[in-house]
Order: sequence, then structure tokens, then C-alpha cells
Amino acid sequence: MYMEDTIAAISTPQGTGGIGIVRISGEKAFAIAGKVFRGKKPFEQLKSHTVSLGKIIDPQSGAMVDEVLLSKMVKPHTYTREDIVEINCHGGTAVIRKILELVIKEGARLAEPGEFTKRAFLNGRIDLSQAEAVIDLINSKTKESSRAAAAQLEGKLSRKLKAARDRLIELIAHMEVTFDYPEHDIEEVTGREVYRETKEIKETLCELARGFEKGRILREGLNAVIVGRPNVGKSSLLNELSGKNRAIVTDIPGTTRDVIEEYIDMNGIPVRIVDTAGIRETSDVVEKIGVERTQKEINEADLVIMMVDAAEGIKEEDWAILQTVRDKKLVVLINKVDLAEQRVIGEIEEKLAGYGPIRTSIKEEKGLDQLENAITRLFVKGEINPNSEVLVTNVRHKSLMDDAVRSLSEAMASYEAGMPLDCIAIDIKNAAESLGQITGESVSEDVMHRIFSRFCVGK
Ligand SMILES: Nc1nc2c(ncn2[C@@H]2O[C@H](COP(=O)(O)OP(=O)(O)OP(=O)(O)O)[C@@H](O)[C@H]2O)c(=O)[nH]1
Ligand SMILES: [Mg+2]
Repeated sequence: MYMEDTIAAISTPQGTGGIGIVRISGEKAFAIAGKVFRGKKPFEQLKSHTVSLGKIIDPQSGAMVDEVLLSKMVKPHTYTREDIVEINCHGGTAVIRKILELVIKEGARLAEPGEFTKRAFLNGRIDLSQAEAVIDLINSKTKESSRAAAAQLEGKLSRKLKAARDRLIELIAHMEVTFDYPEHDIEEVTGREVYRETKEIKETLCELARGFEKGRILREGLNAVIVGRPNVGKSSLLNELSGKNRAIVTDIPGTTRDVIEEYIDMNGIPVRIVDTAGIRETSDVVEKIGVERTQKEINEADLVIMMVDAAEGIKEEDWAILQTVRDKKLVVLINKVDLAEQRVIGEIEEKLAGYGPIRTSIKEEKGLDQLENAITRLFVKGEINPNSEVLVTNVRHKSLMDDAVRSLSEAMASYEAGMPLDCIAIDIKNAAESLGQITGESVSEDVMHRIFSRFCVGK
């Protein structure tokens, strides 16, 4: 750990922009800024949390590098809880690099990815799960996923976990007192209390963990693949859903040869949607490869949208395709209903009754709302409302929560088997330890390194 030294980085993205930001944090931040910045007032006289206009001067040559706005923030009310300086300069690559170079020459060190946030954690401003929420917020692709990350950053998840952990620790303390009293009946009374309390805490954690699937979908999105015989309208559906003319559409079966993907926002869920080559027996080499890729996409998909043609009815090949996707979450569309008689559509519907098919016509833009709703229902039971509930979105958190639940189940089983309290206490300690790793009360250097290396430099 190098908490003593001062770090600096470019916090804005690579490339040219209107402005660029160089950020400095640490003991020497003000001394360094004082050397390279010339404003109306000397740097020491600038007030905390104010912005000042001035110039960046190369102290060695005396040359002016850029005109900038500088923010001075005195600890502890800063992002890292250390002294921070942010230099807003013109966002050309050369200028911003030059400023960073000067700052480093004056004694700062180039920050590692996520190091500003890591300091915020190590200095106790946020806990580990909040630090992770910062990355999620940066990476989130839809309004809902960013809201879930913001709630986590605010500490909603931390508070729940901390409360559960505190209860466990209290329980352990309570048990330890009884170890000093060998009388049997005290142990018995305590045992019953411990059991009841353990059960309650376990239920709270299970409830939280149940939000994970929803949370994961918000964060990572769904992988959906459109399959069906050639010419049923797969590419048309991709174009319609994405609002782009992304895939070539013709009335020649076998038009799409490769997989084509688009990202869309479906009722707040980020969906990667993939159009594939129509599946059929073929001797065409290119088309064959396309069909193989389709199979690979199906294997990796969270959801399959299978299309059949209302005008052509259900063929042998449709049943074959249904067979290959039978283990997947599935939505079946009867497309081109504008071309078929009601009676014929009804017959197809009957044959597919087990799949709850949806009638669509992409040409007439029919049935697409039902499709979106069916997908949302398949993955999210009830409304997604990240405002009112705490969503666990992080795999690390989920698996530690599962560990805690497992330990608590073991504690309960031990009690039921009539084991002594000190045995049960070990399981409860393990559960508290797992929860502590989520918020960072007990976490190894390795895990920390892994978490912060996912960040971008400058955050
Ligand atoms: N009438 C009608 N035509 C449609 C509908 N959906 C698609 N089509 C037409 O059907 C033909 C095939 O559409 P595509 O989207 O290329 O079909 P595909 O499934 O991607 O076909 P391949 O790439 O060959 O597998 C095109 O001429 C579309 O305009 C629909 O709902 N109604
Ligand atoms: Mg196509």
C-alpha cells in the first residue's frame, strides 16, 4: 500500500474532447499544483471547494501549456478523503498529457486503475460494495441499471448487510458469555434463541439473494437469439426492434449467412439481440457455416425467439428447430399473420399451444408489444423498481451471500442435531466473515486488487 504518496491521472476518456481533467490526490497535491499553476491569487490562498481560472506553466522552461480551471478540495471532504486538485484543461491529447507529465515531474505518481476509489475505500469514506457500485455506475448501459448501481453506491445494500452482520456478531458475543457458565439450562435457553435468530437472519439474506437474478439482468443484460426457418422474418424483426436497417431483408430464403447483433433497451432491460441464418438442411458451404454459428448462439443464449411463418404453416423443420431449443427460455412468434386467414392461424396456434405463441406481423407492426412484455415477464417477476428494492447485481456479493446462508444452515442443522453451542458458534462466525467480505470489513489484498483492477485509470 502506498497511501503516503500522491497520485495523478487523466480522468477523462482517451481522445479529443472539449475539456480534459487531470486529477491529483494525496499529501503533495497542493504543493505540486502550486508549482505548475499561476492564477490571480497564490495557490495557498485559494479556498477549498472553489474553482479558479489560471494558467499551467512549465516550471522549468516557463512556457505556458494551457489556460485552465482548477478546483482545490481540502481533505477530508473529498472523494478520496485526501487533498485533491482537479485541473480542467482543453481536451486535446497533447495538452492533457503534457499537464500530467508536469504533475508527475513535480512528484506525483501515475495512479493505478481505480486507485482514487480504492483510497476512498481504504480511508473509510465508502465500503467495498459501494466502491464496486462506482464501476457498475460507470459501466451501466440503461437507465434502470444505472439506478440500481446508484442505490448501491448510496449504501442501501451495505446497510442491510451491515445490519445482518451486526446481528450475527451480537449473537456470537451472547453465545460466548454462556461458554463461561457450565450450567446446562443456560446453554439450552441460549441455544433456542440462537436458533430462532439464525433462522431469521438467514431468511433476510435469502430474500436479498433472490433479487440477484433481476439484478444481473439489469447489469449484464440478456442474450437473445432469433431463430427460425429461412425467410420467416428474423432479420425484419431485428431491424424493427432495433429501429435500424441493420440486417439485409429480402424475400430470398437464405439471405442472412452470418450472425448479426444489436443492442436494444427493452422495458429497461439491456438486450443483446442476435439475428441468425435460417436453419435448414443445405449443401451451400457458406450457409452451412451460418447454421453452425446459429447453433452456437443458441447454446449461449438466455432467451430464444423462435419464428414460424403463418402463411406457410408449420413444417417438419420447425419441429426440428423447436427440438434443438427445448431447454431454453423460449418465446414463439407466428409471423406474417397479415398473409394468412384467421382459420389457418388458429390451427397453427393450436399445434403450438404448449408454447403460448404470439401472433405478429412485422409488416403491419403488430404483436411487438406482446413480445416485449412476454420477454420481460420471463425474466423479471413483477415490476423492476430499483428505487424501492435493493438489488444484488454483483456476482462476488451473491456468492458470498450464498456462503453466509450455507453457514447459517449448517448452524441450524448442528443445533437440531444437538451439537454444543461452541460448534454452532463457528458456523455463525463464518457467516459473519462472509458478509464482512462483501462490505470490506474483512477482505484480502488479492480480492481488493482484483476488484480495483476492473476500474479505469483516473477513477
Ligand atoms: N407480409 C409480411 N412479410 C414479412 C413479414 N415479416 C417479414 N416479411 C418479409 O419476408 C421476407 C423475408 O424476411 P427476412 O427478414 O429477410 O427473413 P429472414 O428470416 O431473415 O430470412 P433469412 O435471412 O433468409 O433466413 C421479406 O421479404 C420480408 O419483407 C410480415 O410480418 N408480413
Ligand atoms: Mg435474415
